[in-house]
Amino acid sequence: MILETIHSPSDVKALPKEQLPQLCEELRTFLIEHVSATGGHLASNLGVVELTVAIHRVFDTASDRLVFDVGHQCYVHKALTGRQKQFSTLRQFGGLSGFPKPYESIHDAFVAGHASNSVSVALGMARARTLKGEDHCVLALIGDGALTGGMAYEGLNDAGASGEPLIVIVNDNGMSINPNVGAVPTHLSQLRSKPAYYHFKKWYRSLFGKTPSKNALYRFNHRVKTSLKKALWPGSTLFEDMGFTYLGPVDGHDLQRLCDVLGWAKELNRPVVVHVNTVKGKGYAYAEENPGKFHGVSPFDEGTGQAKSSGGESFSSVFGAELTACAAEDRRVCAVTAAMADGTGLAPFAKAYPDRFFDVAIAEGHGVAMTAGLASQGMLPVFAVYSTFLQRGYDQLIHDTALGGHHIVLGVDRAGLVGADGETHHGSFDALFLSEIPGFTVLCPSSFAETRSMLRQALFEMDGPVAIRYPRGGEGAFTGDTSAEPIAVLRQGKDATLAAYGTGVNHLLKAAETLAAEGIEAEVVKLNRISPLDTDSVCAAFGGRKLLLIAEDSVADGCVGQRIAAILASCGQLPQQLILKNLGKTFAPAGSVSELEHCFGLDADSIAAAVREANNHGK
Ligand SMILES: Cc1ncc(C[n+]2csc(CCOP(=O)(O)OP(=O)(O)O)c2C)c(N)n1
Repeated sequence: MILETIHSPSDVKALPKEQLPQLCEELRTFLIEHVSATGGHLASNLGVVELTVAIHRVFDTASDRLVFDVGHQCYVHKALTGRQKQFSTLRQFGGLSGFPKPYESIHDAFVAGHASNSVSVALGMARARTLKGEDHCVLALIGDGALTGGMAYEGLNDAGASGEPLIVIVNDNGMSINPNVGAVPTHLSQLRSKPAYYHFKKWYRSLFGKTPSKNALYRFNHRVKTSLKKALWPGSTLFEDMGFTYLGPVDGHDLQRLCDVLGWAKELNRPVVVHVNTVKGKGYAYAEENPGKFHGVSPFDEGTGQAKSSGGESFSSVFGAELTACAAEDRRVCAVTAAMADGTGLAPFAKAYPDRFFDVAIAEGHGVAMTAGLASQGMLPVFAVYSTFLQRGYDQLIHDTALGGHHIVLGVDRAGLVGADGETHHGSFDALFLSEIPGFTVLCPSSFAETRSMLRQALFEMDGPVAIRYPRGGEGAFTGDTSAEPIAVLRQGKDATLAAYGTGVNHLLKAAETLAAEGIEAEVVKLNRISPLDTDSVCAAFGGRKLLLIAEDSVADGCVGQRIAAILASCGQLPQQLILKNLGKTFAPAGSVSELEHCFGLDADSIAAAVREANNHGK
């Protein structure tokens, strides 16, 4: 096994060329073996095996800076940078992260998880290198999907004009999670159909030789070459128009070509785009056939490609199905996604009503503004978006939506803790940042039934912007529907009041059972609407209690518990004892949701223990 002998990138560099194909084959087997056991991002990693090996042949990531866009395609890089042994802990609590993490290795230059920022980050690093008089390369590795996000163009615009030596590798596989959409993929596919410019460059070099960079002769030579190229390749690429030298398209599975082109890009010493064509899922038939399904997977059977446990109904699928039903009843209903049609449960809507379904690509800011535009013209648009990615659209929520009072509905999916994707993906902020926007209504269903009712209320009975936030996965023990009231009492009790929203109420109900067996009668209150919170209802529900505990999987400062406490304080009705359980002032790590809930004291046992202790203390 060659892979077992690779402990660091210098081992990759030292391998004889003839052994590289075998290394790539072993890497693919390694990926399939591990990801089928732990779950994770498979297809994207299978696609970048040769590209990652080539990067490590040409560059030194201990000193050169390699910035991953999104970062889900970093597994091969991790396997080549001394982390093979940790792959059995991939994405688990305390284990190897599924995304680049500088605290894990000096080879991970920057945190990643959200799309389209890599060029900006890389340019900042390149500028710092110049200012500090250092000498190393900076690379951004960005997919064609991430290249649909607006920030990528802000970065390219700035980087192309800057002249800073910087290499942007565009990994073009024609896929986002689902097939890529919009004008940029069309442009890339047109480039794919042209003969490769680097062949011309190779020919030119063979005629004129390799001239040292930075001197006058080189610059003259470079101008001649550019003019020749323009004459031979009429039309230009988007990247050249933005000031980059464009090299490509290169077959991303031809290791030698990749090494050659990356080597040339390094020599050019200016902003360069290397356009690489890869096949998402390469080398594993099931993933090649269905790269969308194998983008992010739960544990699966390697032999059949089938998931080990069936997904079942989820908040996302229920939301998508109900929205499709609403669209049948009202022709104004539209659905919007930012490249997450499957994840947000909108695929059935897209199939049933393609003319009212809009995939705006990985562009959440644009998605919010476009949704507000639809609403301003009397449509009933619903933007289903993961909580963590909605962070990208914050200004548009305020400026383009709430200020005009536009009636948009947000399906805020993956609200709260999400599990294995970790820090970059938890929805720990939306309950706060949506609640603080004037005019926003924020609803929190705890069951599938409430998800359906709240969607209908939001669409057909409410005005202004409305967010419905629901977690990843399915419902718990509570399956009722209390959506008619903003605050619902699920259980009576005189000794303590426990409050939560969303599926957090399941832990409260269980804790109340445990406490009841010990003679402590706990009331359980469910917040169906966390914004606006009106003073009268809050005081009626929570005023002057003996012991009030409010639990939520959101960060602390400005959380619902703090807002309720502030209202109670202003009315002089604070409880005798107040316990706020939340995520504190930290970024929750990766782990199963139940492990994390336990860690933050949000599970039933921890809540029962907190009440028990406070109750004893209060006696
Ligand atoms: C801002 C943001 N929105 C959505 C996502 C979810 N997401 C993760 S990967 C991905 C597709 C990326 O496609 P591409 O960049 O082409 O990489 P590939 O997986 O095809 O290699 C999406 C939409 C994200 N990570 N960040």
